[in-house]
Amino acid sequence: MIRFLTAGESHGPVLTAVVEGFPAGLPVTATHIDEQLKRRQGGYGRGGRMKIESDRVAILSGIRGGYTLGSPISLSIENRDWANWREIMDPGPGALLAERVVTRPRPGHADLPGAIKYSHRDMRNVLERSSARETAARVAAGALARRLLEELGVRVVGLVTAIGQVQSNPRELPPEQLAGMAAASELYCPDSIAEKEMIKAIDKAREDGDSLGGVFEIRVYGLPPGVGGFAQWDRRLDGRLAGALMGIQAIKGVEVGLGFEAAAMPGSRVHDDIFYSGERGYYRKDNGAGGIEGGMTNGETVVVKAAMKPIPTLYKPKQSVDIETKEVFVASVERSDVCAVPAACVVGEAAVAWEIAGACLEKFGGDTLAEIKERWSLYLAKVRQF
Ligand code: EPS
Repeated sequence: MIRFLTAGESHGPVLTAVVEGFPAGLPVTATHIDEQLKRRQGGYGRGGRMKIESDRVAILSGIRGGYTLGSPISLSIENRDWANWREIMDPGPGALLAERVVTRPRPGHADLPGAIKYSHRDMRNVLERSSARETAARVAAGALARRLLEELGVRVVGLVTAIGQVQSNPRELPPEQLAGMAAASELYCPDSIAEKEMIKAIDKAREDGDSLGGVFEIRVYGLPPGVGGFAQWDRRLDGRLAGALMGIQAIKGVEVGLGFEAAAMPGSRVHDDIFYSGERGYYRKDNGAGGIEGGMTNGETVVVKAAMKPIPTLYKPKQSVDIETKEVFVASVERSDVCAVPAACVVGEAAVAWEIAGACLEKFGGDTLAEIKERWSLYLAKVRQF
């Protein structure tokens, strides 16, 4: 079993992740993690904060000489903006708590329910942690999972497929090609025609003081059948993936394979026929199931989609009520992203990589990467002969 926790405020000194349960012997360096952190910071539509931050990981434990030790791995990412918030965020009694107090909750944000829950009169005490800045730590933990999957030949690719009303249908291409095309796009969208329209839509939202959501798709290539489980609700891989994706700030819906579309189609069109050839073993020509049947991988590419709502910090705000004066207000904000769907896509990749790595370790687990690889190869040979 692998697990991780993150800690840290958006304008505090650092974000931290503590990762536990990883096998020993996994080759990983700060560069692997930094690559993913950089991708998360990218994407057309980000705001002023990303000009301040330049996320880099410091590995504080659990990795030595470029290999995991089997002991807990602690990762830390500096918040450069902290320099501007030092006195306000200070943990000591001298903190300037009367400055930058937030009493005006943003509709759609954690501000108001979080303040009521913890009895905070200053909603900064909520927004500092509910902020999507936290996802940097999740991406760092996910980078370790991605590294483990790479060692097994499993590839996780994320694509942005919709921004606001603009949709694209990603083509069926080999994963390397698809990942390359997504990487070359400012929106991580491998469809250059749709990308242009998406950029226009983001520019328009920015001019209007508005924000935009969208959809991203995560594909996982190279998994054998039988990862996950059908025998208990919490072993079902689709449930685990949906939970992990819904756990990302602003994600409002998840689909596996055909997803909601399947509800409107007859069964004869939804379910994928099963074929067999000596060379490929069992396979499907369609993938309506999104690579998951009965809570387990079926050997096809795992395909999950997530819908992100538009960011609730708007230059053109909704109506809200000041919690001190109880007066209605319509105020504007100082700084915000217009669209963070590409960033959320990278976080989604991390979340999916994490769950898949966890399920793989449950099936093929061992204390060292060598043991896991041995079990993985034996199982793959068995699957081919089944
Ligand atoms: C966020 C608000 C913005 C974003 C932030 C998430 O930060 P700030 O309030 O400092 O301008 O930039 O995202 C990040 C800092 C990040 O690294 O992704 C929010 O309210 O969720």
